[in-house]
Amino acid sequence: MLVIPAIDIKNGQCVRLTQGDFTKEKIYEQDPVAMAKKFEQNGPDLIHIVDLDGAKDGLMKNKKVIEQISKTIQVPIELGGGIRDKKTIDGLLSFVDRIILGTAAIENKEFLKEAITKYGDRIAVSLDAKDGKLTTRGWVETTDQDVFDYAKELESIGIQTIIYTDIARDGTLTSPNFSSIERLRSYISCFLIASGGVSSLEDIKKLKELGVDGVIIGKALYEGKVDLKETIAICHPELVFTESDSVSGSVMKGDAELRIQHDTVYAG
Ligand code: AMZ
Repeated sequence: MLVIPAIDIKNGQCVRLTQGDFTKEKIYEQDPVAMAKKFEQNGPDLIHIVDLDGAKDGLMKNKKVIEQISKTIQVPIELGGGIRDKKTIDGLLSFVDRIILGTAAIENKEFLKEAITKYGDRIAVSLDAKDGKLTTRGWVETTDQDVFDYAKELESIGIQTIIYTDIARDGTLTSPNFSSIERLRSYISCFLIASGGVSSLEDIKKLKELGVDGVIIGKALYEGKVDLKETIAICHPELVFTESDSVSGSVMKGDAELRIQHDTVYAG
C-alpha cells in the first residue's frame, strides 16, 4: 500500500481544514517547499498536493509554489484543486506526475472521458463524499450522485485511480470510514486510494487488510499522531532499510508510468 502524505495549500501556506470547512483552518507551515522536503526525507511513495484556493474558486492560486516543490523533490507528485480544462492539465503535467480531477470529473463527463483517453493513468478522480453523495467546488456543493454508483461508472469508462475521501472524517483524527471503504473495494478493482480520518498505525494496518492500494495521511502527520517512517515500515514490510544505492518501482498497477525514486533504499 502506497504511503502518501498530503500537502494542502491555501494562500501559499500549508494548512489543514476540519471536514473541508474553510472557516476551520489551521496553518502548520508557512513554506510548502520545506514541508515537502521534510516528507521526502522519510521516503514516501507519492506526495498528494491540493490547491485549496483552486478547489474553492475554480482557479489555481498556488501553482508557483507547487512548481517549486516539484523542482526541489524527487518524490512523484499528484495534484488537484481547480483543474478543470485540458490546457491547465497540459501545463501541470510538465512538472507533476498525476492530475486529480474532482469537480470537472463530476460536472463534465465528456471532458473526463477525453482526459482519460489523452492522459491515461496520469489522471485520477477524487470522490469526495458527504453521507454517500459526491460533492464539488471545494466540497461546498453536494450533488445527488451516489459515490458507489459513480465509482463503478468511472471504472467502466477507464479510470485507473480513484481517491475516496469521507468528508465527515477528514481532519478529525477519528478513523477512516472503513465500512464505506470496504464496500467501495468490493465495487471496483482499479487502484483505490483512501483519505480522511487516519489517526493511528492501527488505521493504516486495517486499510491495508481491506486491500486499499494507497493511503493519504494529513493531520495525523502534522499533529505527530502517526510517524511517517513507521507507516512506511507497515506498508512496505518486504523492504528492509539499507544505506546508499537507490531503487525504483512502479507506484501504480498495470502499465504504470509513474516511477518511485527513493534516495533512501529499501532492499528486499
Ligand atoms: O478540503 C476541501 N474543502 C477540499 C479538498 N481537499 N475541497 C476539494 N478538495 C480536493 C479534493 C480533490 O483532491 O479532494 O481538491 C481536489 C478536487 O478539486 P476540484 O477543483 O477538481 O474539485
